[in-house]
Formats: sequence, structure tokens, C-alpha cells
Amino acid sequence: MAAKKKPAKPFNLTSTELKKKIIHHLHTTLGTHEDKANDKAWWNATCAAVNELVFDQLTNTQKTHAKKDTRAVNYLSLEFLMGRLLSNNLHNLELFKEAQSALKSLGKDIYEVCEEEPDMALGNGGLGRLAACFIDSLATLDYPAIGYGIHYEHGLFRQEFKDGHQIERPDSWREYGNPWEICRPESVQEVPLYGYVETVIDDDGSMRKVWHPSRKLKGVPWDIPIVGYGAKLVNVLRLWESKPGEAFDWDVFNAGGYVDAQAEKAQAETVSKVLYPNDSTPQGKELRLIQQYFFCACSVKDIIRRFKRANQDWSVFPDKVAIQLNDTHPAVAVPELMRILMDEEGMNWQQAWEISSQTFAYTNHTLLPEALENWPVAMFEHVLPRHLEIIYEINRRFLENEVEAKWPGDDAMKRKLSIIQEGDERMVRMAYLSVVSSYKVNGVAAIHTRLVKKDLFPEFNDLYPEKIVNVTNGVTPRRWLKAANPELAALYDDTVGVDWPTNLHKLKDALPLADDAKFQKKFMSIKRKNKEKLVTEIAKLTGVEVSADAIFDIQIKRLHEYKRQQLNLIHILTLYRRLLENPDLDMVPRVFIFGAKAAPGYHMAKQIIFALNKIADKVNNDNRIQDKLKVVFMPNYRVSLAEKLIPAADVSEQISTAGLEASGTGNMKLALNGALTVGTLDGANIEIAEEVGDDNIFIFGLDVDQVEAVKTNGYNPFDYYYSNPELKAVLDWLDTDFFTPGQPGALSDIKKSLLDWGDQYLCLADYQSYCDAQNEVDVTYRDKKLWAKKAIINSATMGKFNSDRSIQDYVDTIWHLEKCPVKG
Ligand code: HBZ
Repeated sequence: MAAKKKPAKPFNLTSTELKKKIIHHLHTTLGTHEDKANDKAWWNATCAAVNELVFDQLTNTQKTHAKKDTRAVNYLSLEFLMGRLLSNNLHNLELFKEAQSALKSLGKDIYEVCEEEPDMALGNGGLGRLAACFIDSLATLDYPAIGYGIHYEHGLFRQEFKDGHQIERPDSWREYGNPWEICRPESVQEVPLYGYVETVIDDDGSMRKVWHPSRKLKGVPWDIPIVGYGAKLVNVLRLWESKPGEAFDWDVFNAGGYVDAQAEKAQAETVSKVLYPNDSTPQGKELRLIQQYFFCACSVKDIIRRFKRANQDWSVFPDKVAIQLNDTHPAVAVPELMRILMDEEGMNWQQAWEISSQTFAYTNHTLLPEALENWPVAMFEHVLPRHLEIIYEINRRFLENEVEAKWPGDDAMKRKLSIIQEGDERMVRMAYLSVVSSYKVNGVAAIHTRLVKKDLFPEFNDLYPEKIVNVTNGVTPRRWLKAANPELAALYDDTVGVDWPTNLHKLKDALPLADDAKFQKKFMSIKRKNKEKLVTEIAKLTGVEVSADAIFDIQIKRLHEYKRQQLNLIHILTLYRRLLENPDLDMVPRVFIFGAKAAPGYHMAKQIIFALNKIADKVNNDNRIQDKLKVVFMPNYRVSLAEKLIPAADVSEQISTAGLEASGTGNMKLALNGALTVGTLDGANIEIAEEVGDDNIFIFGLDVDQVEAVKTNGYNPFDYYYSNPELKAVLDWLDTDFFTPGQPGALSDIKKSLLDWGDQYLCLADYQSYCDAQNEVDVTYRDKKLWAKKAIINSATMGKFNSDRSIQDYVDTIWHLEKCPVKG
């Protein structure tokens, strides 16, 4: 048994002291009383009590950082999927237990109080959640950092189902205010838009550009303190809200144009109104470009303001400032910095480029061609005329100097690599702009980085052989184990010591116990309890009754064809058919659980949700199959729901077509909580397999090379359809009205996409191998000891996938930061 050496707590607060603070805030901040306070008021009061501690440490951190002026990273991301903060902050302050007993003595259950918090769903999926894990790790590791994003009034839509169809409802996370954010009117920024560019020749004959914007917005910053684990350091997430700028037409207002002026105001506020819900296909809408520019312009100006507080010499800018572009969404920050350096600071091109090109680094998160952002030149020119000029000049110099030097006289190569794509509608290729303008580009898992080099940017990789590097993603074990699975966390405390939350490799010390009957029993009884809790939640949210004896098989992620929820679907139909043919079939009962939102305009994704809901209706009410199969689609999948699902999973579905999931991060969270993966050799699954060993993961399907070979040889899904009777039967089933009584053909699009439309994601090619892997799951689960052993091995070998490790990799290979610890 490991020694229980508990390090000093950041705040030596007893539960009685904390209770006093909570009551104090209930009275003075909330203006209510114990007798009439509802759970929301208790939540607010607890947050206020926590903030007393957090704000103090925030001030300490800011003082220390300003004094030391150490290099900081600025993480620019259009999305931060924060989820809830109370439980996470209490854990990071190491005050969760104290708060729990404080609330208990007030007759309140802390988990119920935490349930009052709306999720901060300011992101779509993996990319946004990664940003949230990263800022947690940066603070935990004592690195000076600031996250910059948009203060959306509405985050990702709330999902409801109506007759099985997804309905989108607005998400209003701060309708009644939010206790975590602090408005900073003293740091408001102005954002110019539209207008024209004038070339001015000065008396000395020099030429300069003057942008005359025709509109101005105001960016109002809201700061959210980010508490590192142990609360040593509190960084900031700064989110910008748009308001009408100073140029707001008060004359119109005063002249009786009240309505027009209000309309202009509303338009300005539209910019930060809503998060775009697309997670892969960029929409090419002007408002989206304005959102991108709006938050980049505010952030770059803020970065410069902070730099100037301590420095006069511009040449040290890249020594003090690293700017990370979370995908290409913030790439317009590059021409914005160039513009400020040249047009406002008076530098020439070389001086400005020298600084800019040593400041930016870019993370790529996707290989899907349709996900790469391209903006129509005409729209770009209309909204940001000066920035387009700068992009043209970056491109001209890149093509004439660098491409010409490497491939002399090769015009085809110039066309291929140009930041401007020629054609009927000329486009700005934001990924090329990002690669050319960054000193490092990274992929998010080993295989992804390999494919970024080989398939996405091969010529850029030839041109800049050192530029593209890998940083495998990670997840914060504080939220995804300590807070989400407190009982497993406590078991690890007792088994490997209490410092695993900052050194996740410590979990390996539990490996010798993977075979130990007593430890297995403890581990699996925690899983069992988590499953029982989920049983209740499922009943509450869907009305479906499931048994914790069944295998809980979970696929939670955005709904996308490349993620292949439809492959899971046809396997479920396969099992259902077998059961109908033989109700006594010997199979371990299984509950297939889904959580997924579809982009509102993505027809096939919505069809798949509809089909799964209809199949669920049928299967769950079919008495013939003796509860051996259940299907549950949990509505409104989000971070707080993930925290309930993940600790209860037996099986983790990671079944994307090889080569298409850049990394995945849900795969890491599920394995960390003791789920076994059924997965393809894709993204971080490959690295997970390396860590857990081939015996402890169910790998199936084509690998990347085989996918490529199948595609080059001409893939024909009908070959599989006609040669596999079981597959044919389930696909044909989709054409009937079995699942949609009175509406034959309501599910036919799924069959069509898998056959007539070419099965772009090779579901049929992987079908048999997937069924075989699922059969292996069934066989393995029957051996309780064997399953327990594999579950423990999965959890205990996830050390690599700590986001602290990812951040340290960024620091070592890209950012080169120094730690800047803060005294309490
Ligand atoms: O980023 C995801 C990848 O699909 C996943 O494999 C990876 O683990 C994760 C973190 O690196 N990508 C996204 O989540 N992408 C988006 O959410 C997105 C949002 C808006 C867009 C495009 C993509 O316009």
C-alpha cells in the first residue's frame, strides 16, 4: 500500500469556515436566507465563497506575472468547451470534501447543488474541449498563459428529440448572470471593419497604407479565472463580447432614429450572439469571418497592450509572446498583427514579418478536405480590405522567394501552393496561410501528424522539413477522473498515493494488482455503482429501463459519418435480427448508449439520430428478446453528461474510418475510467493500443494503408452486400416500415448512403470485422476476472494521455516557456 503523503493544501479552510462563507454570501450576495433559498441560490452562494479564494490568487498571479514579465502563451481559440466549473474549482482548490460537508450540514447535497450549474458549452466538440483541458494544465504546471475566445451569448444548441428527430433549442448559459466571470471595461478594444484602403505618399516620398473602416465594434472582455490544481496559479480565460463601437450613431439616435440606432446596436451585438454549430464543414458566412476577426483583433491588441506595459523594444516580442492558433479559425490574427506592426507601429515589411513569423504556431485538427477553411476573396476584401492586401503580399513573397527557390520555374507548383486558390470563385486558403506564417505546425496524434506531412501538406513539409511536429492530445485527469469518478479516484489514492492527479503515470503502480482478486473486486464494484447511477439517469432522461448487469457499450461524440455511428447501428440491427430468429440466443445482455449532436444542416447525421431513436423504440419495447438488447440515445450530450456516462462505460466505441479521426480524446477519458476500447487503428487509438497492449483492446477493420489501397482499387460496397447475407438482411430491413410503422422508406437514406451513394466511409468493408470484434467483447465479458484485469490495465496505463504531458510537449517543442510559480 502506497504511503499517504498528503501535501499541504492551498487553503487551510475547515468545512465550518467554508460554511460561514457560504451563508455569508447567501445573505449578502444573493439577498436571501437559509429558509427560502433554493438549490440555485445555494449554488450561487457556494460559487461566491469559492471566488473569494480564487480572485485573491488571481490577483497574486497577475502581480507576479507582470513583475517577472516571463514569456507567455496566448491560446487563441474560437471555442472553449468548459462545462461546469464549481466542482472542478473545488477539486483544484482541494476543498471539495470541505464543501461537501459544509453543504451537508446545511441540509444540501453537493452533487445536487452542482447540478444547478448550466454548462458553459462554448464549443462544438473535441477541439473546444481540448482547449479547456489545456488551460487547466497550463495553470496546473505554473505556465503563464491566457486563453482568448468569444463570449457567446448562446453556446452550442440544446438538443431535444421530437418523434425521434433532433430539434435545436437555444442554449442560454448566462441568462441570469454567471458567477465565474468578471467584466473588465478598462480593457475594452475597438474593432474596425469594412471600408477601403488609401495609399498615402508622405513628404519624404515614403508610402503607407491607411485603412478607413466604415464600421467599428467594441470588444468587451469577460475574464474567467482558471484555477490550476493545487491553486498555485490562476490564469485567465478572456472572452470578448461585441458591442456597438464609439462610432455608434448617436446623432441618428438623437434625431429621432431610435429604431435605426437600436437596429445598428443589435447588429453589433450579433457578432458574439451565437456559436456556429458546425464541427467540420465551415459555412463561409460573413458573420463567421467577422466573429473570427473580431476576437483576433481584440486579442492581438490586448497582447500588444500587455507587451508594451513592460517592453519598449519590439524585437523582443517573439521572446515574450507565443500565439497558438487552435486550428485555422484564428488565422486572421496573422495579417492583423502585420497590419498593426506596419500601419500603426511604422515598421517595414521585413521588420514586421521577422516578428510575426516567429510568434505564431498552428495546430491542425483535421484531414477532412471539406473541413479546411477557405474564404471567398470577394467577401474577405469587402470585410477586411487591408488584411487581404497583406495576405496577397505574404503570398507573393512566399511564391516568388521560397517556392521559386525550391522549384524554379514551376508554375504548376506555385498554383498548387498559393494561399489564393484560383478558379471561378477565388478563395483564401486559411490552412496555407497558417502554415506559411507559423514557425511550427502540429498534428494532434502520431498518425495524424504523419498524414499531415504525407497527404495534407507534403510540399510544405519538403520546403520546411522541421516545421511540422507532433503533439499527441491529452485530457485533464482532474476533471475526467478525480471529479467525475470520485470513488475510483479514492481507490487510486489508497493504492498508488495521492499525487497521481499531477503525475498520471503513477497509476501504473496499480498494475501488479490487475490480477489481484481483492483489487479487482474493488475496482469493478466502483464500476458497478457508477453503472447503477447511470441506470437512474437513463430512466430519468429517456424513460428506458436498463439493467446494470448488461454490458454498457457507449459511443459519445459528435454525429458524423466518418465517426461511423451508422456502423454501430447496423451491428445493433444484426444482434436484434439474431435475437428475433433465436430469442434464446446466448449473449451477454448489452445496452448500447449514444450521445451525439448533429450539425443542424447535416441531413445524414440527423437521419442517423432519427434511425437510432426509432430502432431504440422498437428494440426496447420488444418483449421477445428478454431485455438482452437495449438502445438508449441520451439527449443533449454535453460535458456534464459525459461526466456521468464515462465512469459507467464498459465498452468505448472508437470506430472511425482509419485516417479520419485526427486523435479523439473521448477514447482517452473512457479508457482512463476502465472502459475497453472497440476501435480502429486511427488517431490516438493507435497510441492507446501501444500503452494498454494488444490483448487489452479490441482492434478491428482496415488500417490507413488498407483504406488507401481499397480506395485506389475501386471500392464497391455492393460486393459486401451481396456476399454477406446477414449484412444484406439488415440493410434491406431499413427499407421496410418495421421501425417506422406506416412510413416505409423513412430510414432508406441510411441504406442508400451505404450502397448507392458509395459508402464513402467504408462501413461495409469493416462490417464483418466489427461484428467479430463485438463477439470477442461478448466472450471476454463472460470471464469476469479477465474483464476486470483488462479494465484495470486500461485505466492504469493512461498516464501518457494526461493533458499535462501534452502541454509539456508544446512547451518543449513549440512554446519554450518557463514556469512562473506564484506564492500564496
Ligand atoms: O479535434 C477534433 C478532431 O476531430 C478530433 O479527432 C481531435 O481529437 C480534436 C482535438 O484535437 N476536431 C474538432 O473538434 N473540430 C471542431 O470542433 C470544429 C469546429 C468548428 C469548425 C471546424 C471544426 O469550423
